[in-house]
Amino acid sequence: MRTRTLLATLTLITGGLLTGPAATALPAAPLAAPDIALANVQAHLNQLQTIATSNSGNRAHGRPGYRASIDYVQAQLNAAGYTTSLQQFTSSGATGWNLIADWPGGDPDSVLMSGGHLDSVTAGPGINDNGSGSSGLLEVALTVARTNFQPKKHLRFGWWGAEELGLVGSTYYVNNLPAAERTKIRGYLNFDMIGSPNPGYFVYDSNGQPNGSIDLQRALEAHFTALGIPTELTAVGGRSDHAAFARAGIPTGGLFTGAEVTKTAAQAQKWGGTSGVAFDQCYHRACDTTNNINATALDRNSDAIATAIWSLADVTTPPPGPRFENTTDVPIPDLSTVESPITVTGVPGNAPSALAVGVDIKHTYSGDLIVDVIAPDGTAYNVHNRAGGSADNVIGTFTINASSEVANGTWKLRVRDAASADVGTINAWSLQF
Ligand code: DPN
Ligand code: ZN
Ligand code: CA
Repeated sequence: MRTRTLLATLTLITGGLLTGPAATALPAAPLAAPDIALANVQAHLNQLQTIATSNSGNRAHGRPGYRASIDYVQAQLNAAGYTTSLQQFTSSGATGWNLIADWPGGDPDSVLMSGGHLDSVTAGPGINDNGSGSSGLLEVALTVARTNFQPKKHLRFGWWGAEELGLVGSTYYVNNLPAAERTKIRGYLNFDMIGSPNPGYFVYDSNGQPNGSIDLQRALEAHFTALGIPTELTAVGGRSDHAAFARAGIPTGGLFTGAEVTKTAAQAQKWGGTSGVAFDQCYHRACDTTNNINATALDRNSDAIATAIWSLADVTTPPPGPRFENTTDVPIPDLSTVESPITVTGVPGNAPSALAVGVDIKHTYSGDLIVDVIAPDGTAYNVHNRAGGSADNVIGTFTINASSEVANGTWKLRVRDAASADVGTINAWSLQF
């Protein structure tokens, strides 16, 4: 991407919410989330550190420290009343496991899933990456049990193996889910690194990745908003375990306190910590120990996980309707208008008031682009209007109120490139009814 003067910065028009309460805008969910005890999260981290220390200093896939980590988390969940199972897979010639834990109750057809990876790299004990997400999530799950939370949705938790080898465990889980089970998962929340020593407060950007969810993003922001702590959106893309869920059409979101990237002066100003230094200097190193954790960040993120789960789980989310997609590449020449069609059939009546439009446009300057969804009768719904400046690409899920449109017929994604020099391609787009 090149830099040049920002022409115009317009807010993305994303329309209404898909479902559920906007934690920032609507009254709190019926049952507020309980505080997650930081000391308990730290106790889990100490256990994972002890496991690494007594197993050659790591908890990596294929090493005894990984299996011991799984055993620790599973025993805690079993004692609390969870139904747990291990899913075995092979990667790089070694056996790995995912740990899946179901909290009995809730609508079995409407599942809220949360997860994080439990494996470390071989170089170190992986306490921030990702003992932190694993431990925060474990303590939230144990708090669900302790308070006997009985939400409308069914709660499921996953601890993934072999993430560090390329998202192997989570991909195995999603790929082996029958299609009927996949559509029951209404959302997936991912927690990979939530206690970075020089922390940032990042929430996965719903417009930064395919199947990002504005509902999940807002639910994860809610606790920080309540504390008056600014968050930033981050496009995690394919760097963690939500990616397989997103690819399967499941709405995703997550939290992150930063890895190898350097904290800017502006970020240090609003979050404290040290500018010019990585969020986690010990990322993927032997020094990623219990000394490599910022307790305040761990505390805030653990509470934010609980806040999101409590609000998202206690509302019903209707099942997704049919999804239509056009994956044919359409080049976007400079200073031109192009269209990509999707023919919708078999959907009775009108489109929903929250029609989810998945957009995947590769372009070297998103500020050049005007993107509209054209209904079969020719009505245009704008989803992107030259926002983003020199940032690459327009990738995300946009929600439009299409309730006055007949669903069946030919819809189009119309993309206009309105400035010279940069070009791109419509990679794919979709309509989720
Ligand atoms: N996927 C993480 C790791 O395990 O190395 C790092 C990471 C997490 C990077 C989240 C970006 C966002
Ligand atoms: Zn990680
Ligand atoms: Ca251009």
